[in-house]
Amino acid sequence: PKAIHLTAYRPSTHLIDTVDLHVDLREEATTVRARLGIRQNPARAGAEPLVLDGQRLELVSVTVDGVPLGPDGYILSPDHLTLPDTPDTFVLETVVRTRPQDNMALEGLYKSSGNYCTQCEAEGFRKITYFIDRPDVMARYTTVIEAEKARYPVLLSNGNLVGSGDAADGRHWAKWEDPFPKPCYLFALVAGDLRAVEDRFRTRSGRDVALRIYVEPGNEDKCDHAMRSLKKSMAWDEEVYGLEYDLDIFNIVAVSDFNMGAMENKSLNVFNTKYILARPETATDGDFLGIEAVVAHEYFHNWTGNRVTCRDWFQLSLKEGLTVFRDQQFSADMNSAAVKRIQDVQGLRTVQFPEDSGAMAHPVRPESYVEINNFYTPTVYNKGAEVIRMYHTLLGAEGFRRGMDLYFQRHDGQAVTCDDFAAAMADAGGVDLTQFKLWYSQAGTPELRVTGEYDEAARTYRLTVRQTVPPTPGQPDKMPMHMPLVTGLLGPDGKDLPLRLAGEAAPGGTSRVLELRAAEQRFEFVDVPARPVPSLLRGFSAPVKLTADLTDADLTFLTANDSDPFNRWEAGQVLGVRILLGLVADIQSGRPLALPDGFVGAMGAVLGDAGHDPAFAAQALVLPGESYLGTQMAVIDPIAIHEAREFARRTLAERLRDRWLATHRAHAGNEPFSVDAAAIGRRSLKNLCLAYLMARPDPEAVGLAIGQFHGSRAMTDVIAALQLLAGSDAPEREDALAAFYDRWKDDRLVVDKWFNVQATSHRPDTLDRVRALLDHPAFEIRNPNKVYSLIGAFAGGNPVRFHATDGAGYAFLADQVLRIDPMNPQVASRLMGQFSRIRRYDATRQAQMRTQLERIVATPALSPDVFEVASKSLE
Ligand code: BAL
Ligand code: ZN
Repeated sequence: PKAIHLTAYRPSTHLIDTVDLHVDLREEATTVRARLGIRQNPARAGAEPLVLDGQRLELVSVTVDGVPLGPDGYILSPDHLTLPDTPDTFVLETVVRTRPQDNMALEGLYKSSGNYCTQCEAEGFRKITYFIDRPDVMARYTTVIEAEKARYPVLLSNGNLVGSGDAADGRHWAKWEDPFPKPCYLFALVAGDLRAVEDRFRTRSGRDVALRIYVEPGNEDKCDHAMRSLKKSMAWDEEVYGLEYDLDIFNIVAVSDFNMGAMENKSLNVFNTKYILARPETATDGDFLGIEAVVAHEYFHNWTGNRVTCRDWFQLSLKEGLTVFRDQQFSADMNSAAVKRIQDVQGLRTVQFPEDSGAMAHPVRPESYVEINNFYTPTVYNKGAEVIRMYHTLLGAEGFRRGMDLYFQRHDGQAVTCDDFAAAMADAGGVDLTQFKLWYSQAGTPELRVTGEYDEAARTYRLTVRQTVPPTPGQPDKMPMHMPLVTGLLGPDGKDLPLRLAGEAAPGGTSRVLELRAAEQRFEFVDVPARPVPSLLRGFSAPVKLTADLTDADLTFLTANDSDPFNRWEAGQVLGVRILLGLVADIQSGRPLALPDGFVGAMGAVLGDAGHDPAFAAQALVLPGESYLGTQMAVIDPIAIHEAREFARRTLAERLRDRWLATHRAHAGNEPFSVDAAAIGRRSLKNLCLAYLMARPDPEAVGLAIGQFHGSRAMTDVIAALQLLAGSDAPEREDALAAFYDRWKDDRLVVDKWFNVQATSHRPDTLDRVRALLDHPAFEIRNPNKVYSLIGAFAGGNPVRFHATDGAGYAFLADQVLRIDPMNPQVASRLMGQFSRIRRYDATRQAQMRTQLERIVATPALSPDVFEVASKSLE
């Protein structure tokens, strides 16, 4: 397979203005007739052949302006239909046949639980009909769907329903018209036996929008939260960005088999059931928050993605980074902003930082790809969102809003680039963002080293900041980046000091946006009455690794006093990382382990104060995760990291046992269920206490876990208890697992949790168990959610077992990748993520991974998806 390069972009030879589709769904095959209004693109000089993309299509006929073409009128290859000679403007009609029922890749038109649905982003439309499948070709669509009425009573596509009726032989049809020109990746079609949950939303200019969520029969009672989230998103986008919905219908369809979380097709979002269906008994707090965020994300795409779309797929972050930032802001407004920021940063550090230091490291705007599906990554999405957040910090909320307004004013209805977005921000803010744009082109997580010097006599405090950006594949040398370092100074009383930089006439504010641009920079604060403790990178104002010359005492001081909640949490994490890496070093050199009393005391203080803000305490009491600890080491030692963290957890469990017990008890009452931030915070704290108690699973702790498992009606509590029991040696664990399965075996999403709990257990027999579960009747290798819950959870969420010294975890993963690849390359490739971190491990593990990667690349008929990740990992 060949790589495609950003620098090779050229406008399309032809444009398509109109698309009239007739989709005839039948059990033996589906027939698609496409009538395309095509013209040469004035942006390209001279007549050129028309090359249409098309894959796995059986071509039935081709006509140009009504005249049939014989086989010598076109050239057919497995990926293209080429017409060497066409008029300047013409109507092309093709008829093709496909078999959606055989489509296991879940890309294009396929069947899920007997219903037809589509997924066209990034390049799925070419599996439905011949087309110029690129996002800068935007057309108006009319779609007629015809199918058997009894089996497929619901027929949906984009836009407005403009006609429907019965046809012969018990069939019926529906005609949909989308007035907005769109790229083909936003096309969608659904036909099935579905039930609609309905509601309405009135936009602020008075448009009445019918909202419908379509689900399989029996799931109608699990849509309330998704519907509420949709209405909240619509109101929030009006309020914060002045953006209104633009059609009279907004439909969501939830399907069980879906490669991604959801898809923002114009007015017909298709969702993974995981991000729609929820009742307190079936869904955790995390699920509820995930639904709110993803429903909002897909809705927000209507403006950032659909009305203004990407010129080419290298610009993916134009819509994804921006839309993730918008959904993060929304969730922060709906819930606890501090907890949301902490969790977003944890997510970034757990998955994006490792990606940024591995074989697949790429800039937010990649420069080349073999398979675009491999670039729907945490870098494009989450680091991309951090880049948008930095514009927001540099320009301020009002400047950012002006930039957004200008972006829509300039580009509504267009397919544009990240440079266009940056230009709108620069022009609206009156700032030069030339250097800032390095965030789009340089990969790797920048590292900041900060030192502070207080001059008592001069009453000045000087910060020196040095930044480096590490080399990444294909990018050995980097330039310094432009970024905001939001900084405060705490006085000895723990209060923020008013800040005045040298040269300023008067102090201004207690938190300042220091702009970094050079490899080394100094900032001098004047009028500083006593040696301050700096609070650096407040709110995690840039996606970097920060090292500051703070003592343990400084960090403890910040955990108690910082007015920035993120940094109050972060100071505890920095301390935690320091201590845990010290323990790792002790384990590696065989020294005895001890947890410093000061750390135990600091954790005890947070726990003692937990009642004031349970949500925050629940975050502050979690030790840095194993994956994040790995990113802080030159060579990752997954076993030592796990042992160190478990030692710390056991020690804290023992030393603070009474407090964990008391806090658990204080929150264990069965309060009425609600998903507001405070209630979620209380449940998190309670379950964290239980987790610490179960780090030393004495009979009392096990009794509490079993009591909660059987006694609670909220899935958050039930699954937390089951997870702890399943990971323990308690004799009750098998009974609990069996009881859970028995209770929930008919609910596929809940069964996913049951697989996940077993795959992430730290017990030594976990790999055997995971292997056995592959043969469990509830496991479905073709269902992405099942694969991610069992195989993905083991490889990505259980480092100590996946990286076992015998290499068995690696062989298992390679087996599964090779088994899944012929069916669903996207899912197979996603499982490969852990292998792409190969360079970060010791020589033995590298050799073991290499063996598996070589086996993978030597496999005939490998997908480009898996080939790209495997071959880059071997470089
Ligand atoms: N565009 C793919 C799914 C999403 O990011 O919303
Ligand atoms: Zn998105």
